[in-house]
Amino acid sequence: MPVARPESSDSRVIAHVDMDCFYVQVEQRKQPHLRGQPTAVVQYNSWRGGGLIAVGYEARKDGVKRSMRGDEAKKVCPQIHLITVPVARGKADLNIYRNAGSEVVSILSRKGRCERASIDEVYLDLTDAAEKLLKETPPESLESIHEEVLKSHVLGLNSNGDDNHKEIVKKWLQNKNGDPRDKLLACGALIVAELRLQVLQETQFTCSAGIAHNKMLAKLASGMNKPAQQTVVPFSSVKELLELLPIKKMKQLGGKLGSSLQVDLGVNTVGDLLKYSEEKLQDLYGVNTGTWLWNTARGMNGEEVEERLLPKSHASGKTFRGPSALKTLSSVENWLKELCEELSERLQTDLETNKRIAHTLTLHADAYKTTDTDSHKKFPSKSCPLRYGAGKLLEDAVNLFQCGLREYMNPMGNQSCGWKITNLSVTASKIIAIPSGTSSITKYFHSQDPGEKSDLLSPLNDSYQSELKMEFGGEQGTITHDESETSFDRIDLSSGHESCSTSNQNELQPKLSTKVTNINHPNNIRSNSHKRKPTKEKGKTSSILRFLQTNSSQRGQTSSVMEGGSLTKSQNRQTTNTWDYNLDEIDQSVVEELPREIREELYALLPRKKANMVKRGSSIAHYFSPK
Ligand code: DCP
Repeated sequence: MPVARPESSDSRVIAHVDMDCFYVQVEQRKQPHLRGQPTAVVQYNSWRGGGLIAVGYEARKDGVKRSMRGDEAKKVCPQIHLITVPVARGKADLNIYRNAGSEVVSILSRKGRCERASIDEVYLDLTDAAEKLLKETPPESLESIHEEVLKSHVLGLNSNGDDNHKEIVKKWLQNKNGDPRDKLLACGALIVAELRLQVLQETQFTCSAGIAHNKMLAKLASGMNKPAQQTVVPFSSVKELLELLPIKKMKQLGGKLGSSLQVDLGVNTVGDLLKYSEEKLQDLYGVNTGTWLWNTARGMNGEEVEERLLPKSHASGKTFRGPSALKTLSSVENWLKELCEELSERLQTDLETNKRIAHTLTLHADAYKTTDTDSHKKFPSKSCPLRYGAGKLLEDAVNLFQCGLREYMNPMGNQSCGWKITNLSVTASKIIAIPSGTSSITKYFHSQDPGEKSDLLSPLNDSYQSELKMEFGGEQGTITHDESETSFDRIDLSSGHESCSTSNQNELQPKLSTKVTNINHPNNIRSNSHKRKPTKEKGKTSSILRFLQTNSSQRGQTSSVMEGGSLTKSQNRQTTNTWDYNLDEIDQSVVEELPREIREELYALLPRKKANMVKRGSSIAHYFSPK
């Protein structure tokens, strides 16, 4: 459901930049002889020439559409070049497109806050840059203005197709007496045109853009004039724009909410919503959505451009249409292996290149039952804390799948009917940067909740269930820790993913219940620590936990002891640091489960001991789990 955010200011300058027929452009750069030729990119599939996923503008002129299969496109446009998406591990390999998207982002982020919204689109907050330009070199002071700016479409100017289009736009850009907000948008248009030219020069890609006072309007505008053009939405043109905009075209209104507005209220355009008071909309759709609708009808949207140059999540998925649908657990496992290997590679690259770590693994599937009475039932998405390494990802993904399957097949009911999987994906989300620097070990294990240290050492354990709030890059999730033999922590994510809940555990196979507790995830470490008896357990687990809870100043004390060759030290409880664990005994494989940066730091602390590590357990969880 949409969330209403107050409009922070109506004089922000926000741009939405969207690449034109992106995959086609990437392929055309690779094979320049395809430039100017009708071209489309198909996802390989032997059925009717594969599905088109990107269509170049030359082919669009001939009537080729994304909804077509390759064979159909050839009929409509016999000279079309169909390029197949690269394949790796039996599925589409999108790395070439992702990397091309990153090239563009690095250019677009030069002028202001930049949010990578998808593989080929970004939002920019250019308010500061526009204000600076307006102050230092306002458009009216410019003797000449670049063609690319003059080609802009300014909504409300009614100059499209006019021979004097550029003259009219120039006048608008240089209007000394114009609305101050328009002057800022004019500066935004100059900046965006310059950025688009830089993208073209440096990557050979064209893009289109919308420039407005908020994200919603900028996004609407970027698609209005494609390819290689930009559209400006002055404040005064918003009402007219929304009056005629079909309700389903508005972001977040393409689905059920938009249908309800059409069917239940007879609302056909966004402007039609103006008839309803905020109270009425709140009555009908709840306070948040009601306010959001009321704002949307007026073109108001307070959503901020988030600083994010890297993707918010990594997903690896595959569709299995028709006879290729998966029917057995072993075929699902085989595919999950491929998907997890790909995901693991991407996570590793992200970790090494960007020092980011993902926290949540989610499994999504589409399924249907072979003899079905409730075919509408969706396969539930399941999540758990994410463990690094392809093998562990696979283990957890398989467990999540089994957990989802049990629920999907209705554990209370008839198990005899079969199932088929038509889509399978694994997603790594809640990605946050690992703090760097000498205290990174401590920060790594504490990054979610700086105020938690004292809790960990206090007898919180009395509580059988504790709820901890975590913040990940602005999003919130709640983890419920249960004292029972829990296999999965239940995570209620704002993304709406369902997750494996502890209540399912009795239904799960024993395999599941042992595996998922062994998760080397900070949250699990924390969760486990809650279950410790505070005074009696003096084993390895408690002390390594304390090591990881030690803050940087306290680490200063411990390191002197480490330099002396022994890592055994006791301190009184008031200082919350106790070194009663001999790191010599850490199993090498345990250390290897840590992210590389943390691992290297540990090695640096123990240069002479590394070779002597004694095998004690199979998993880092051995040290971090309560028993
Ligand atoms: N894409 C895909 N599957 C889809 C839709 C899109 O794989 N069902 C890929 C191919 C596109 C890229 O994502 O090139 C970006 O999608 P867009 O919707 O932005 O479309 P294009 O960039 O291809 O064209 P346009 O110029 O209309 O934005």
